[in-house]
Amino acid sequence: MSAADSASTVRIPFDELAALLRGIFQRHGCSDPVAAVLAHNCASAQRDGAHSHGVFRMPGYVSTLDSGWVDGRAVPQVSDVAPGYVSVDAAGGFAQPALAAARALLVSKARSAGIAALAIHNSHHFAALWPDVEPFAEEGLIALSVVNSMTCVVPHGARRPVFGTNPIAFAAPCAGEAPIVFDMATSAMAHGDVQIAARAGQALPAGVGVDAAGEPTTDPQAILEGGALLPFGGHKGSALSMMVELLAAGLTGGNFSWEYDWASHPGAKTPWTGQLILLIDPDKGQGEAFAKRSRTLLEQMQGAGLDRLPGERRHRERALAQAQGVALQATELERLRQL
Ligand code: NDP
Ligand code: PYC
Repeated sequence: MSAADSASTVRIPFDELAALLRGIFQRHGCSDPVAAVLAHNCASAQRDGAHSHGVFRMPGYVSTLDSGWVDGRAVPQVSDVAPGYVSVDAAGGFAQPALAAARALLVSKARSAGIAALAIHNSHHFAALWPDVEPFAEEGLIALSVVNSMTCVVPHGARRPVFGTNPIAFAAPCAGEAPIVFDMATSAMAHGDVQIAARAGQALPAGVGVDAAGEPTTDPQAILEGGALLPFGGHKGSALSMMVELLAAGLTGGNFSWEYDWASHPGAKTPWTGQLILLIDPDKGQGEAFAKRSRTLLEQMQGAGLDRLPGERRHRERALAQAQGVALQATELERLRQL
């Protein structure tokens, strides 16, 4: 049993969890293709122990769908803009079905031109970002994605929030290993983790956020109720978050993180923004050599004493879930069945 296991933890097969989630999405207004994509994404996050974006998110998805803020039946409109550029209007639906609709065209462009961009706008992204990039690296491509969210992060040196928690995810093939993947919010903490800490009554580390008066606080509730998060790493994280706004919203035509008004949709939780995905085909550069070079870098880092690579914890959790089932709290499973 892992440390996560306790008397109140249950384990269920991945397919059973995905089917349960798919049914919930359908019941709350999603078309079957949308429900399937979102359920797979959310079940994968739970399987990999990415708890801030696993089943914890389901009540938020449901209240958002029920509020009419997002269109669960949206049909994404894909535009073939240029030899290395695809654009998708997600039509007010979720970003993941928009990626699914454009995926084949994007990959064929990356394979022929060596590089290709996918710009998604008019989209809602409420999930972990690594599921959007990891599969590309499993196919031998390098993938980078950014998505902006909703305003709750104060730019370094500013007095009020402008940015979202704006994650960056990267995936690269690695010879003889799973792809090298990282996925991180550019805020000091993901908003989901602040909510989880508030629910558990746990204080946060210093430097994560400020209260409604702009004073530093370690109280997650104070951040959620009128306060705000800070970027990680001061001016450096702030610059990366600014870049995410520029690429995910400025470039794609999506909303910046502050450009929303959900006042007439009580229960809405999902950011209505944009997303950029960049693919590079390493075969156009050094071919097989890239994956070997990845491996060389990885070995050098391990030789220097590194004992944990980004993505390693997820893969450990995944292996355990594949052997024993996906872990979730019995109370969470009960809540899902009620949804
Ligand atoms: P973490 O800080 O938990 O992890 C960031 C990355 O660092 C992960 O790849 C993680 O790998 C790796 N990592 C963590 N600890 C270590 C360590 N000690 N040594 C080496 N690598 C390490 O992620 P965040 O809290 O910043 O983000 C959580 C999730 O929230 C992400 O999936 C993100 O996409 C999502 N998010 C989504 C938003 C949206 O708008 N859709 C907005 C903001 C966040 P590992 O996974 O293996 O632990
Ligand atoms: O955890 O910061 C977050 C987040 C925002 C939108 C989806 N997840």
